[in-house]
Amino acid sequence: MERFDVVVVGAGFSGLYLIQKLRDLGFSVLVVEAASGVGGTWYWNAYPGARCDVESFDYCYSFSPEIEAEWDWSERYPSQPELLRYLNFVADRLNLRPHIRFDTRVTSATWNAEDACWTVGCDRGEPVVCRHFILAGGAISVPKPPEIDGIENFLGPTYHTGNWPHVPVDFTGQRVAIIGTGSSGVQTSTAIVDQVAALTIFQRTPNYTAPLINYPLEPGAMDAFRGIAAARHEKSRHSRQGIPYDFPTRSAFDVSDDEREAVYSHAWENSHLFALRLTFRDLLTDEAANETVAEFVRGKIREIVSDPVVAEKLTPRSYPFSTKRPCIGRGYYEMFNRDHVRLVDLNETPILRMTLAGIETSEGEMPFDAVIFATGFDALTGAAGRIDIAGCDGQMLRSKWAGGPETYLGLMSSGFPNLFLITGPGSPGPLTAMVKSIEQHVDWIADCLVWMRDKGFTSIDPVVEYESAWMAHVQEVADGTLYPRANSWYVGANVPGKPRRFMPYLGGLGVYRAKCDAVAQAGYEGFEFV
Ligand code: NA7
Repeated sequence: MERFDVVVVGAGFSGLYLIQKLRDLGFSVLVVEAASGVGGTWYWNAYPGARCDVESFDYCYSFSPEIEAEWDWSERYPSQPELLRYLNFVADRLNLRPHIRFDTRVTSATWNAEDACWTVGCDRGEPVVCRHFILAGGAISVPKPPEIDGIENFLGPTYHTGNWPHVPVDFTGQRVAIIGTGSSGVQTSTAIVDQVAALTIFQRTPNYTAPLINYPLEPGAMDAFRGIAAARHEKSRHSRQGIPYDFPTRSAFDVSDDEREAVYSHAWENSHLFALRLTFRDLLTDEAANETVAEFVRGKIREIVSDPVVAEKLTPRSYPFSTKRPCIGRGYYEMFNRDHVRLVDLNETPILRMTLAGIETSEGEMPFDAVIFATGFDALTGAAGRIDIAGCDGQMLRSKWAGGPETYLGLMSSGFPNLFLITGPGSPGPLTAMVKSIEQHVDWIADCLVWMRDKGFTSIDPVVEYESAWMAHVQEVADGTLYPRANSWYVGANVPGKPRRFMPYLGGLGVYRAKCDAVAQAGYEGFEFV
């Protein structure tokens, strides 16, 4: 069997940086990728209008001077095609492709304690053996099915935004249904609304959507960015959310009602995804403070949507602002003023089943030419869950995590030596600009592997008490906020049967980085080595 120092699942942002970093340090690396190309999440989410909701300057690598010097972003927010071009450029510029096995899915990984190595099985080709096995398959990457009966009956095409075909899909003149109103549903609907004959949005939970303020970058913007990039990246690395903006010090109640309104209006009209959230320090910890921003957005919906019944249906009331990831979209609420757009509130009018011609709801059958599922992902644990991972004494990772994921620092899970997670549960990843979190994890893991090599250690495994203490800390931090109140994918509530547990670490990327660094400096405190 072929042997590698490190085998990695996934050739997205994480996998590509892992190749570069570990190869430079003299490790042999194989990345196994199910897709035919690089990109990970940005490969699969090729739906119309797909765009990152973090600015280009903060959603890019910071480790490579060559990449930074040679790549020009074209827009404030990068579109999916541009991100895919970027990652292909990185793969070519750094010559990463020879280390990637495409069109191959990892199906199993079995720990062999005697040899201190993992045997990794794939859906094609021989298994491979590695000392270290890294799950870099993405935190939000496994599409969640829509849980609707009779999908197979429908004669027209169906699509999932998270697994979109890599051929043009033309909806011109069609009657299209979109199920789901998270970021993917908002982006898809606003992208195709001008094309379709009729658009029906099926909404289970209304979201808070701020306008997308996107624009082409002016000539000279990239040079200006390069001039300050090092400082911008450094600030982001130590920030709460991996972005270069200061966390506010004022309470929402430190200012008058008028001033608060002006602050929210400014954030709404001019700024970025996190702008509203970063207006006052207590929006995610104080219910009354949160209500002020939630009510601001509700007021915007009432102002924009002309039919008050539709406006009310679009109005989020069941969870605090930003405790589910808010969306940004160009003309989202405005879209509902158009004659060919219809909103179906699934709480009043549930879907019973799909039929040959369309969707049957409690009010009757609605015919469609195409149906788009924008129903999200089995986030944070989904990618690990679909690999049969057997650790010490044959224990399966999915059995260990049956009551919710258990990790130390979001990086490793006790009983699964030499198995690392990138942006896994217990880390801040999904609540940050992801690339900054990815770079932090890759750097930490690479340092750890070098340290082990220098010391002659063959395996590393977290101590179970440290792991339990970390997960308790993750929960405690979350409990100090309003986040656990929402039925979000942060708590696994979107997947039927998934245990409810707040999975991301809310302490902030900077604090988390400092904790990870302190653990390493203390000789990897909380880890056992052989
Ligand atoms: P999200 O944000 O999880 O949104 C999924 C949407 O689909 C959400 O509105 C769900 O309603 C809805 N949904 C899920 N299952 C169903 C069923 N069975 N019936 C009806 N509606 C359903 O996923 P996205 O792909 O939009 O975005 C994922 C992340 O990508 C996003 O957070 C950003 O980080 C980027 P619910 O709210 O669960 O009631």
